[in-house]
Amino acid sequence: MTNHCFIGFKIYLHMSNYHIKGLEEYFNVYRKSIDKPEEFWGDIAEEHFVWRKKWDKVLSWDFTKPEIKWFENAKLNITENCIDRHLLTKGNQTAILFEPNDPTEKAEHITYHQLHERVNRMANVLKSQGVEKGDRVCVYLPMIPELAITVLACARIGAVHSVVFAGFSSSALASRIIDCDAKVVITSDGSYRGAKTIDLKGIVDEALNSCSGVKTVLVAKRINSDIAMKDGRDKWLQPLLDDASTDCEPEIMDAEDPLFILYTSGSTGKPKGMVHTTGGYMVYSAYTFKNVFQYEQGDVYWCTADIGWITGHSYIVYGPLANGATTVMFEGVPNHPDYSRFWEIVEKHKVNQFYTAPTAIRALAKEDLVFVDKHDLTSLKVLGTVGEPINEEAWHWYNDNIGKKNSPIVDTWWQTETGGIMISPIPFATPTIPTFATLPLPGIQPALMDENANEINGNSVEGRLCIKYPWPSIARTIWGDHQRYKDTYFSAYENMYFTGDGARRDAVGYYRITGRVDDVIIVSGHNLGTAPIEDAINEHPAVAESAIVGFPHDIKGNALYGYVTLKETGETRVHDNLRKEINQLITEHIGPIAKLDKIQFTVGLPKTRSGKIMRRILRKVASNELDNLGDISTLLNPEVVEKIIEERL
Ligand code: 6R9
Repeated sequence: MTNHCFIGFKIYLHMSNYHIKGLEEYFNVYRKSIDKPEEFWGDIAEEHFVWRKKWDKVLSWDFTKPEIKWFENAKLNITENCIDRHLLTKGNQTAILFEPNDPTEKAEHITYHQLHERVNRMANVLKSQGVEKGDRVCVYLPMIPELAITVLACARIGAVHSVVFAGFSSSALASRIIDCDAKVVITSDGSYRGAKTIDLKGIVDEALNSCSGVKTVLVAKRINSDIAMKDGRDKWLQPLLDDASTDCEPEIMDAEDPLFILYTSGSTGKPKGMVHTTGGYMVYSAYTFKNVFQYEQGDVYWCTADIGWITGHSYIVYGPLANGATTVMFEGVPNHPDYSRFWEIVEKHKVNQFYTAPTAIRALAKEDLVFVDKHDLTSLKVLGTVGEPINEEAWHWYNDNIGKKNSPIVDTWWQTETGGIMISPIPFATPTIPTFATLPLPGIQPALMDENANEINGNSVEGRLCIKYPWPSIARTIWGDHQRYKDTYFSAYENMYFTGDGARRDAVGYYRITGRVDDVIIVSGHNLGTAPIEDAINEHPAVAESAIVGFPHDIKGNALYGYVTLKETGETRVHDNLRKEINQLITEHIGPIAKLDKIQFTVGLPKTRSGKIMRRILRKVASNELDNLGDISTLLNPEVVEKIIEERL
């Protein structure tokens, strides 16, 4: 091992283990990653990244505490890896290619040089507002360049970014700001979404009524709307950026310093602020980006996710930029101005790798094929999906019509908590099978567990999916609640990280994810916990109790079905009005993505003797699987089941 990566910026010297080509190489690399994980990740970290100081130890871990440290005592700044080191060789290459909502507005090519300047300016603006290393900055922005730039600017100065998806409501935003105690919020005057505009600043204003800790709101201009600015608190971003210097020394961070917090729904209670740290997250997001998308120098890569989700963090911003890639950022939606928008963009920018969600594929597959066929998609080399299981029909539509049976589809399974892709084919190496995420990536050791918490060995088996060894980008804790981190992920099975998903391992060892085994429902690729939705419904003065379950939906994958019992208040309003009011409450508390498709009013909810709602039964009724309800004899109130079936929607 040479010391080249600790002095100045190097060009990749040697590609062993980093870029896997072919199935045999995958098996060899995988074997090494399992036999000698520290050597494996240590070599990759040393050869392909810039560190200010080398680690003392690659890994120390204890899943019982749980405590996980990668690259202990190493020093670095992730933005040096994502930006500075590319300046010499790729300064004029496009780093971020911004495609606006309106197709007649010009796309913006931001080179690595320009990105460097803009990130530094933003970093200096944050500093001028008193943001220091370790402070939390809440980012509530639409998919405009300022979003990626702000994320990187935080990382530049060691501030911890907490991006909140700009489709969340004011109360969801407020609870996230309060939970991480952010002092600064960055937002815009509004956002474009297809033909609509959204008043983001109004949502922030409302949220801040309950967050006294926020002293500064920086506002980017996007839609030129006439908004109220609160004296002393709100500041327009542009004049501050204009005055800021384009130089900003990167803050030197410890490998285990937090890089960001990202909230994800839990099955109970408030959202969990997953904390990702710097060194391991960088190494793993970059390594998996390179391999899962087989990114080659000069390719144009496009992930359609929003940076408000983990997919956008790891595979729009950090993974691609750490590899010196060109990454597309799309502001709009797939059906504006019409259903050909995605394919028009692929043709226009000659996109080589395209990564989207099954729900988008299903929505587009419903439309006429002319929307696809009028565009030249021959630039595509690799297609990806993420967020939920992809059904066979959607897989074939994607493969036949978008990939023309010529681009491998990577069905990538992973989570906010895992930081990077865990199980996925490697294109041109792993033979794909529809609906199978296939094989674990190097360093990932999956295990399937049975009901008695024993590991199920061998193939052609099904169980609960755990991971038995740490990988570099595993979340280190839940912000402010380490006990919850332990209880949620490390308590169900000894010495294992529990994913909350079920999976099958087929005869050749391929994994197929079967879905959540807890009370999280995935709607259009968004994780929704049942508890916060039920809490919102229960705020309605007429509602006594509620239970939410998922049921299959053609486009969304799952939709939400709510069972609601009303208080005996002599409520006389018609049910349709109540339904509207309930969905309005959900929109206010969580956001429109959590609205219920069906609301059934019922006399009672089936309960166990200990008072637990039997969701299993409600799920079956909602999915119309009435012949196999299972044992209901242990219920406290079996008679309500019949009533619920009779009155189902
Ligand atoms: C990256 C992301 C995580 C949950 C996960 C699982 C589901 C994601 C999947 C998939 C089947 C895939 N999921 N990818 N299920 N096949 N390829 O989506 O993170 O938002 O935290 O969701 O999504 O249930 O546990 P996150």
